[in-house]
Amino acid sequence: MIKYKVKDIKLAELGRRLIETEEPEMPGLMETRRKYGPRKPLKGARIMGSLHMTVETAILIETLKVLGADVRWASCNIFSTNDAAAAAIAATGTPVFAWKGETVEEYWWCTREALTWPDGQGPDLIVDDGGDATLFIHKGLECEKALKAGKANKALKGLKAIKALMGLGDLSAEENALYTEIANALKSDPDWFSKAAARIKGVSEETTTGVHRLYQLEAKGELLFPAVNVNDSVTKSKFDNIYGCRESLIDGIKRATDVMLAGKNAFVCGYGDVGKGCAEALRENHCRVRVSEVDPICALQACMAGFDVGTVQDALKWANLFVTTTGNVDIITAEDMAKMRDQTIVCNIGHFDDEIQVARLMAWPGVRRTTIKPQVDRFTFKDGHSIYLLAEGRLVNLGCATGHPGFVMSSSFTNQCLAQMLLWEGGVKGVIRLPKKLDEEVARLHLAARGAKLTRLTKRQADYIGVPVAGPFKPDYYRY
Ligand code: NAD
Ligand code: 9W4
Repeated sequence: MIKYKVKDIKLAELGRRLIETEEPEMPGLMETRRKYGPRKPLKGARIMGSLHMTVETAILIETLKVLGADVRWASCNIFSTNDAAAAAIAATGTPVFAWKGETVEEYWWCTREALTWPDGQGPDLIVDDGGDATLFIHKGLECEKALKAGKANKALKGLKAIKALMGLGDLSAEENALYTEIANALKSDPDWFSKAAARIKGVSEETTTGVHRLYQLEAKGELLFPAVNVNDSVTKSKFDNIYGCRESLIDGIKRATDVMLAGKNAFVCGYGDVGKGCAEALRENHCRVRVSEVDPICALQACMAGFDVGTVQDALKWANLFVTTTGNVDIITAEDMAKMRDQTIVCNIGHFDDEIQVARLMAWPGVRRTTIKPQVDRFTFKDGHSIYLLAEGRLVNLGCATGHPGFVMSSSFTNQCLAQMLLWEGGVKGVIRLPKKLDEEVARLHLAARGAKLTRLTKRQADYIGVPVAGPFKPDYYRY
């Protein structure tokens, strides 16, 4: 059994310097260490993580260790690993299975390695991002049961038996890699998944997609262990959507283009949380900003914030920059791009890759593509005008920059730590959000770093507004 697999363990010293530099930017995690560390609330807990192996995640891992946990890690994306951060963690003796540019086969191998402790057994707790570790356990148990029920047919073994008994037709490369690792786990122990599922006390899930999968499993009565939806904590979603994008949109655009934003006309498609952050950031960079919306409430909010509200169509001859933030499809069509002003920059920070019609742009009659550098393409149309497309229409803050700042990730990951402690304490049933008191605790742990001093309610004031002196301070339906 190998202890870790990273790109190059010699990158550990660089990784350590990056981690040390980032620690003060993640005050929530550092405060969590100081406040809860001495009690070792996660003592004895085996935690498996499936979450982008970045510098920020390294600080999450080391926080979980300070809380007493025994940790193993894999990335939840084949491209997102910071190899130096991965090496630094592996060098401390914490098993990491992640490198930038994994194949899908390697990805599922890494996931299984991170799920398998030296005694062959699985974790007590999972930190998941996108739900792949949770999927592995759930699909694996289905396969284990199918194999047991179909025992009679001894001729078929491993992946072939699983495919036959589960009625799986043509599998994608991704599915094939998943089921191959499930077959490998069952080869090591025919009861591996039932034992693993029985041991797991819960999962905390980071993203919308993963949370959606959890609620679906719960609705079908198939959820094997309790789950905490970290995504919908106020201190996760507001940071990830508004404050994170407010910083990382401009970062992505500037790294890609070095363009002067002041005085330019910027158009933001969608004025939800991400759109609000983007529109504000562009205005603060002295752009003239116009937004589009389908929802009258968000459109009116934009008006009240002093933004013009209009349509993409009407802005084609006005804007120098388009940013999509809607989470929807076909927001900027190839026809739109064919009509834009010369030198317009087009990028997306919302839905992974469907907001801008990239495939249709590439196939547009007479269009010529020039790659300026990775993630920056110029498309020149027959009439001679050009547009610049960033990150091939995928998330510009990840494709052209390094995502959110550490402070934003600190807010998300402090939720993860509190969720893990809650699950390890026991008593969670089904899928829950983190109780508001803990959401408030995440915020509280970040205040000192920004020099904020809270006012304390008097008993009379607390009674008057009907809340406990120590919180929670708002009802669950309150919108921040
Ligand atoms: P949201 O629902 O708050 O906002 C989206 C807005 O787009 C809504 O107000 C909706 O009315 C509007 N909209 C939908 N269709 C539209 C259309 N055709 N034209 C104009 N407006 C339209 O969602 P959000 O939290 O702002 O997230 C948006 C997207 O950003 C999601 O896909 C989310 O996953 C993604 N996201 C990206 C990052 C990142 O780092 N890149 C971070 C957080 C979220
Ligand atoms: N990163 C990522 C990086 C490169 C990359 C196909 C080739 C998300 C959240 C956090 O997804 C992340 N390259 C890709 S996809 C891709 C994705 N491709 C696509 O063609 C190039 C990612 C969370 N986060 C921050 O935001 C900051 N620190 C964090 O941990 C990280 C990475």
